[in-house]
Amino acid sequence: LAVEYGCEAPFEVEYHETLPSTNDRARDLAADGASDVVVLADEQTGGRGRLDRAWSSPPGGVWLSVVCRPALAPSRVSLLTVAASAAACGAVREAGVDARIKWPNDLLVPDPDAERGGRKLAGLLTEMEGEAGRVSWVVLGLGLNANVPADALPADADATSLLVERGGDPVDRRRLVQRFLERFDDLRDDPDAARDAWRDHAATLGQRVRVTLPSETIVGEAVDVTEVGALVVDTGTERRVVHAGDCEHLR
Ligand code: BT5
Repeated sequence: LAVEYGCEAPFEVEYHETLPSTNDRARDLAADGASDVVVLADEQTGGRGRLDRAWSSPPGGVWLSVVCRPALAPSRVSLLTVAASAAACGAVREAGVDARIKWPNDLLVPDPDAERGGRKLAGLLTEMEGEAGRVSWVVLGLGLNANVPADALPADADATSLLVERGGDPVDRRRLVQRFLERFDDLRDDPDAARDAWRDHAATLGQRVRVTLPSETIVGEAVDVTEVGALVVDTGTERRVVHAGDCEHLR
């Protein structure tokens, strides 16, 4: 394995040129007891989004998964998603691209011409295993279209990449990953700081949203995110706290 990415945060990095899915490799490592390991690939052949959606992962992107063993109750694991999305957004902004977080798991670059008001730059996929009210491991997958040229982005997804947003100037992926991991390491043990960073970068707060849950649809204004990363939606008659679901920004 070539280790292409050095890293000052306390993570060991395992690099692959190509893998079916870094989350799958990370899950195997987690099941074998690994912790604070990062699996990185230049290309994925079977990248996954949420709900078994496909995640397009051509060469040039940052496709990575972090294995953690946090001392958290399962109901608080979404704290890590909050920390990771804030960390990813911060690292992207350092690279000069004005990204925002769309609850729960996307980074968007605002674009009034795009159907959803922005183009998707990155997504997060959090998976976990736990027993008897305790988390045994969490795998946080980050897919970030870094140096992906426009013609390699999925055509049907209103997507963008750092390469496109930077007018063709490639980003230093090694530095991007390093800064993401350093920020994530700072935020993962500090829920207040993670929530503040999340709020600073949020596209969703103040928006009219439609959140689709398996059993119902909630429409209202997104007014806050709770300490564990749940979205608070004011429907006009009540405040609903939503822990997971698909969120659309309405105009
Ligand atoms: C996500 O799912 O946004 C989570 C994506 C997580 C990917 C990472 S890569 C490293 C790790 N290993 C994996 O196998 N996965 C993780 P979701 O919210 O379900 O969004 C999926 C939808 O985004 C798809 O249905 C497409 O419409 C769109 N999409 C697919 N590939 C994309 C891309 N590269 N850029 C932007 N949008 C994309």
